[in-house]
This record gives sequence, structure tokens and C-alpha cells, in this order.
Amino acid sequence: MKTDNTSLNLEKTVPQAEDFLPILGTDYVELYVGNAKQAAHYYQSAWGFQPVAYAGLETGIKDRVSYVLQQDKIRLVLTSPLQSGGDINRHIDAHGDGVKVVALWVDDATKSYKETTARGAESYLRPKTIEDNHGKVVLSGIHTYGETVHIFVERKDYRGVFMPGYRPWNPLYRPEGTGLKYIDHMVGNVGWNEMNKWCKFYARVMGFAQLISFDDNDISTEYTALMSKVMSNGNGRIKFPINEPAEGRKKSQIEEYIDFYNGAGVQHIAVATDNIINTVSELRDRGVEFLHVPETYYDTVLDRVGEIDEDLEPLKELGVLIDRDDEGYLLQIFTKPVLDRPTMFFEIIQRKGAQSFGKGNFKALFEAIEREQEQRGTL
Ligand code: TYF
Ligand code: FE
Repeated sequence: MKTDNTSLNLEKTVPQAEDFLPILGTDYVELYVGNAKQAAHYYQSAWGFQPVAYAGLETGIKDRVSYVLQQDKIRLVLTSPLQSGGDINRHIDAHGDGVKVVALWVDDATKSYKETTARGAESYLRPKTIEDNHGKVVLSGIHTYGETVHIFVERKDYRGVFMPGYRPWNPLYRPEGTGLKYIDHMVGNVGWNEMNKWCKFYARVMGFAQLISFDDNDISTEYTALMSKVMSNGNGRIKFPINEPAEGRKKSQIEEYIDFYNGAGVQHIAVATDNIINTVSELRDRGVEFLHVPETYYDTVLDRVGEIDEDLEPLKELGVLIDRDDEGYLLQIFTKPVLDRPTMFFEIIQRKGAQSFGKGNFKALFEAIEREQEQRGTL
């Protein structure tokens, strides 16, 4: 690690120039998927997201359909095309199901657009105001890595369920939530030697600062390798680690992603819970598949992390990983890819003081990923 936790603290206390892009939080994450109706059912039944809003033929939209689901502060939008041709079909053809939009909640979407495009961001959506009888929303957007985009959402003058163009979606089917609270971080995989370019993009264009950096010595296992830097916005609410593949003995998991996604894109979405044992038990009962770590991990883990509040036995039974830094500890676990292509997956994380990313688990985690790669014949 190039900067340890001491310098991580230092970075946080360095006085920043005025934030030209204040971000209130993640507004929503939009996936382009082949069958939004069935994907919505999956996120409801397996993950416990609640139905919120709908747009499609019934609301006068002819070429696409979108379902909006929410769990606490996490909002997902699932969008499918209704016709052949067009950008959404092309996106799905190239990437499979995946994240198109990481939407950021701001006070002023017009200013966010002006500040970022003036610093070199490529425009995706010029500021536009959409209105209905619940008020107005201002949207604007810029391109980031691959075909992923950021949309700035200004909703201070809106009181509807999501945004104009959508109507409330109230199905009878409403499985309970699983205790997921908010998006902790969202990770991008970029191509060979592109990590620094995209970190500079987040620094220069969006005013983010680097929190941590991992090189291939930190993370390389016997075979695979990667490099990673974590970029964070002024108030720390948004954390975007950026990974690039590194040369190892065998194929990097990042390279496998890039091959199947056909380029850069969102690799994992880390969602926070305040009771990882309950959340992961519930998710597992509903069919979500997690990476398996060998039981021997638990023979020595407490020597490494010291005392923790939880009983070790349920953590071991579920395969939850534990790591500590000088601010506290964290509990984390990773799903297998949630799509047929080995691309996007989820991380469930519970922070108990620690603000880092689980470096002490990298070896066990990456070896678990390699075992999956081996089964796919992509190692
Ligand atoms: O977000 C992180 O940095 C941790 C660790 O391919 C990690 O979740 C890093 C790379 C990766 C999977 C997990
Ligand atoms: Fe993560």
C-alpha cells in the first residue's frame, strides 16, 4: 500500500479548496438489462428491494420500460428496450446486463454540468428540466469510464415518488427488505494502464481526492494481479475505487471482466448493512450466492483483527470476512457475479469504525475469485 491508514487520516484533514461539485449522495443506479420485468422480480424477491415507480407503455413511453426499486437509501432503476435497435440494445449487446448510470444527487444540476464540462468532462446530457404536477427535476450528465455515465439529479423542487415520467408502482408482491441501507462504494474496472487516467479524471473534473492506493504487491496472489486507487468526493459520501489489471502468472480477474464486458464498467456495488449476519443469512436463504472462503481463514483471523463484537461461529458459517485498521474493523462478503457473464457482483459491508476496504482480506478473496475463474476456464 503506498499510503497507509495514517496518511489516509492526513488526507482527510488537509483543508480543501471550496468544493465545486457538492454531492449529497448517490441518487440512483440504472442498469440496462435484457428483461427488466424479471430483473425487478429478482431484486425484489432475492434482495428485498421495494417497488417504487414505473415508466413504460402505460405511461406513454413507447420504446423502453423502467422499474424503480428502493431499499432504505439505495435506489435501483432497471431499464429494458421495447423495440429492436437503439442505444439500449446496443449497450446490452456489447456489455450484457450492466450499470449504465451512476446518478449523483446534487443541489444544482446545471452548475454541476457547467463545472465538470468546463474541466474537460464529455457531455452526455445537457441540463434539462422535467416537470409534472409533483414539481420539477433538473437532470444533466457526463461520460465516465467505458460507456458508463454520471447523471446529476437536482430534486429539491420535487415531491413525487421518483421523477416526472414515472408513475407509482404498487404491486401486491412485496417481500421484506434484507437490511441493506446505503451504497458504501462503487468500483470501476478500467483497461490496462488506465487507472491513473481515470483517477485524474475524478480529481480534475469532479474535484475528488485519492484516499488509498493498492499496487500489485499488495494484491497479487500466486496468479492474478490488479492495481486499485480509491477516489472520494469532498464530503466523503462518494467513494469510487478504480481497478486496472496487472500482469500476473495467469489472467487477472480484472482482465476477465474487461473481456466479458467488452471494456471498462462497474465491477461491484458495495452495499452497507448494520447487521451483516442477519442480512447475509436472509440473502442466502433467498438464493443469493456468495464466494466461499476456506474454513482455515477463521483459524487465524482473530489473531490478525483482535476482539470483535460478533460471535465468530455465524461469521464462519456464512463466510463473512473480517479486517481491521486503526479506526476500527469491518465485516464484508462478496457475491458471485449476479449475471451470466462474469462481470458485476455485490459486496455486503458492515463498518464498525474502519473506513478502509479490507486489504487484509485481499489474498483470501482473490484466491476465492480465482477458484471461480478456474471453473469458468478463464484463469
Ligand atoms: O472495493 C474494494 O477495494 C474491496 C476489495 O476485484 C476488492 O472490495 C478489490 C478488487 C476486487 C474485488 C474486491
Ligand atoms: Fe469493495
